Amino acid sequence: MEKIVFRHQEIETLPQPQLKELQRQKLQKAVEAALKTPFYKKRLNDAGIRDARDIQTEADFRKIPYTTKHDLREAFPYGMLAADKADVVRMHASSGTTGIPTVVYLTQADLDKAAELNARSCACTGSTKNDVFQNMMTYGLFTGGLMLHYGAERLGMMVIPSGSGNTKRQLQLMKDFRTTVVHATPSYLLHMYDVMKEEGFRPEDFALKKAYIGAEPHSEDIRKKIETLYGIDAYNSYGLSEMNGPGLAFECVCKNGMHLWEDSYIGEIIDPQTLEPLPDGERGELVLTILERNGMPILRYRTRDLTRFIPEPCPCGRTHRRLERMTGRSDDMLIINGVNVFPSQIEEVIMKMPEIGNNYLIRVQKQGSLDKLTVKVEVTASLFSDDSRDLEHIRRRIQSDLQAVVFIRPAVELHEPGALPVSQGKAVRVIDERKES
Ligand code: DLL
Repeated sequence: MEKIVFRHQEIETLPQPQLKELQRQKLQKAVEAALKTPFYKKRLNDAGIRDARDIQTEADFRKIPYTTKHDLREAFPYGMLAADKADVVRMHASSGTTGIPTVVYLTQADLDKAAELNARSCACTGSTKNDVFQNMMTYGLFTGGLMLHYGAERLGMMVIPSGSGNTKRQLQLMKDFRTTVVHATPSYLLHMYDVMKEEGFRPEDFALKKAYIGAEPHSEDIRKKIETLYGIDAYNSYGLSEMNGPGLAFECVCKNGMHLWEDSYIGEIIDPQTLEPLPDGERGELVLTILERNGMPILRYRTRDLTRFIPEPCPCGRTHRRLERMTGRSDDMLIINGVNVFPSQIEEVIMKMPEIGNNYLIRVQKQGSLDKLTVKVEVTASLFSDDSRDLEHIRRRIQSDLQAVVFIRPAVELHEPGALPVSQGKAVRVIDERKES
């Protein structure tokens, strides 16, 4: 095990009662900021909350209604902006359940805070300014690239902002600059290993020690596989765009659950059916409140991710509670090579096309280490008897329309009417054949 290093020992080891008090104080400010937004003003007033001082106890906190992805979409684009627009220095976005993205806004202070939490996350895995950090996550609207980039720089690591893809170049960069830490989705690292072998790289070409893996669900077996293949330590990192992406919950050198940074977030576990909070240790849906984001506060956000708090204290000495590896989601969101895709987005695109019949099927498979998305659609009978060039033309149009909405290019198959299976009861629209191995 790596040496235990703190970035800010006092905060990281603050006893739980003091952490709770700190959260209470910061929550008042978050509610105050939220009340400045049209969305929360109405939402909180409707729940009888008119002033931040109304929220004193845990029972008061629980009166705050949950916020959902649907709410963020309804408030698009600026309904949840709490700061003066002139003070916003950054936005990030991720796909929503329909074509409308969910957007977050950060002021300079918010960005500094997020960078600091990312620096803390890197430090708690034992990384230091002597490390060379290659960031293989996508840069852009996605939080995965830029947020950890800022944190790694803040810690003083040398950052190689390689971004995602172009695997041969990634390997060459890793070799030339003696990269010690990489940040990527687990599926990408497995894919990269195959390319590494194909291209004839040898283990001694690299100086890799660690990988930060996240943005998509993966099992303990996948972590172990990555560790064994590369001979490194792999650390799980969890986050979501709505909560600033990575730097929210990160594994320490003990590699047994991710510390949720409780000086900046309030985490709750609820029963996704009854919506009642569950006691520590029970598995349910994670609900998060971000305590320090002036640009855009979000209170009691339903992440849809299923997990639990590990009640036992962590041997590293940090008091911030650990979240267990995510075991699934309480909605139907698919994560395909790290990209979030809702079946409803796909349905919306294909149902707009008059040439397409009523039946369609979404299939997700593993192709090598990566995920493959195939959308099968039935087209109208007349089309099938027409020129096959028309069919190809439609197939490509469906493909590019889908890509514009879900950000990845699916394979599209056209089928004759009646060719796709029809289920007796609830339609089965998604077949996810990915197996964890
Ligand atoms: O995936 C942020 C991120 C980037 C996290 C880089 C870690 C590393 P979104 O695109 O908004 O943000 O997707 C968030 O991805 O609600 C989970 O369902 C899933 N997810 C993220 N990290 C993990 C993980 C980023 N470590 C959604 N394990 C979340 C399982 C994860 N699922």
